[in-house]
Amino acid sequence: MAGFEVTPFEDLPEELQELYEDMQDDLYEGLADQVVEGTRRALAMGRSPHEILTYGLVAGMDIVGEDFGAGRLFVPEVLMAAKAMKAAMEVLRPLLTQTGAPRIGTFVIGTVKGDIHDIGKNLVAMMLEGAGFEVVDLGINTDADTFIAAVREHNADLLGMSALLTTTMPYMKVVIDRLKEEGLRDKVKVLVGGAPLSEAFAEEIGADAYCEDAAVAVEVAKKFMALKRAETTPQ
Ligand code: B1M
Repeated sequence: MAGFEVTPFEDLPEELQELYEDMQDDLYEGLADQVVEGTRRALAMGRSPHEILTYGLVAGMDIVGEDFGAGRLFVPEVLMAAKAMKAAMEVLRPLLTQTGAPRIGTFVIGTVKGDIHDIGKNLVAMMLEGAGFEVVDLGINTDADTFIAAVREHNADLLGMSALLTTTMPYMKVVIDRLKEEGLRDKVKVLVGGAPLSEAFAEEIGADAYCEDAAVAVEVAKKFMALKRAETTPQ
């Protein structure tokens, strides 16, 4: 995961490589108990949550995604894999969200209307919390009204939107246009992410930043808060 140092896979001890490969296989098979067990074992071996996510979970889900796209796996199997991944993420949650840092800003996040993919969005939310953000998670299938109301209610500094489908990513522009209509666009920085997005798409819809992964989202969010503090601190 960009921004977080993890040892290159080939430099890991063989025992650990095998453990991560077993976790990927178990995730593929949707074996939640085994994936959770693998996560606990890696933690007990002193491995970082970011390494476990990268090699045990996200790498496993990438294989699921490839085979889903190629028609070798179907929705029920992918759902099982997603459940297994979520169960393991719950084990990592306390480690990813714990922070000694004071709250540095409020971040409203959600998966856009029509889209129910939430694993990546949940990961982003956990890591933002760990970095000291107050996170308001609106969940999946979030419409523009809900985003707007949450930005107002929580006086958000940042708004994050996730989309995993080429059919739902255009909805991000609908939300950004509504922010403009409601006079909120200058008050909040808009960060977008999700597998089918790109830097060019983010620019085209008028977002402030495209975040390739959760680590980038944290880096960018911190950078925007530092700029905001610099602008509002009297000289
Ligand atoms: Co779906 N699905 N899915 N799916 N699914 C994809 C996205 C797909 C690429 C699979 C494929 O064909 N290879 C494909 C989309 C094709 C396209 O549009 N181009 C697809 C499809 C077609 C569908 C359905 C239409 C299938 C159907 O019903 N026939 C359907 C749509 C449902 C809907 O949303 N309306 C559907 C359903 C599902 C499940 C419900 C079975 C399940 C979701 C379960 C859940 O999320 N609770 C599912 C899954 C699991 C996937 C894949 C396999 C994995 C997604 C995932 O969790 N990845 C996915 C294949 C793939 O992406 N390669 C696929 C792991 C996660 C950690 O990564 O979400 O990319 P990701 O998040 C990253 C970054 O993208 C970024 O940071 C994250 C962490 O580093 N990021 C952000 C994400 N959001 C961010 C927000 C930010 C910042 C960064 O805000 C600031």
